[in-house]
Amino acid sequence: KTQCPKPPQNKDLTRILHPLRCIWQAMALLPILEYPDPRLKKVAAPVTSFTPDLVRLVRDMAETMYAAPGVGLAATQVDVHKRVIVIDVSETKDDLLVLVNPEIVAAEGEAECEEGCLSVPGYYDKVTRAARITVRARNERGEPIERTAEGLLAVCIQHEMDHLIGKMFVDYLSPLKRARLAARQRKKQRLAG
Ligand code: K1U
Ligand code: ZN
Repeated sequence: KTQCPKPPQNKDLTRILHPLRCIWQAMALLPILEYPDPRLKKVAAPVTSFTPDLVRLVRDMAETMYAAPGVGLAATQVDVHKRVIVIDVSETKDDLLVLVNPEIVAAEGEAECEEGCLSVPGYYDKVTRAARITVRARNERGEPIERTAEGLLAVCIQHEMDHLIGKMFVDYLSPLKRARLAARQRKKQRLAG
């Protein structure tokens, strides 16, 4: 059975650790779009050139993911519609995986895992996905990557790749659950003014 992530428990520790990363580089935290923002439905375009701007985007996305805290982030969630993903499912938060133009070239089995999403804060639900996948991509310098993954990494890669085609994990839920979630989000936005 897939090892599911625990919801964030120690936000303070993350706030203490992450300023240390910023001593040697200016940090830019990017605003994360929240469901049901229509921009989350946009389909991202492939990256065609590997430029310093791309390296900066990847760095800012990683900082945003670590600060949230999250285990993944797709460019779509920060309103950049390019096929770029960052993921770090390690306990120590020092194993960043950057996937530019990712494609799943093999998938097998099925596994159910409780998922969360930084664009749907505080909501977790179970989704069934492929248990084991192989992904091909490039890193931010254009170097080829091939990874076979299972467990949380496989779930996270599939979740982030869905964002790049405008799909969210809540799209896998029943219409009743989605209607309840939409009502919750509307109430939240009303209260936020
Ligand atoms: O795409 C996103 O919004 C990031 C999302 C990734 C994800 C998590 C769990 C299953 C599938 C995909 C998150 O990181 S939500 C936050 C979260 O689950 C988490 C945060 C810190 C520690 C452990 C989990
Ligand atoms: Zn998400």
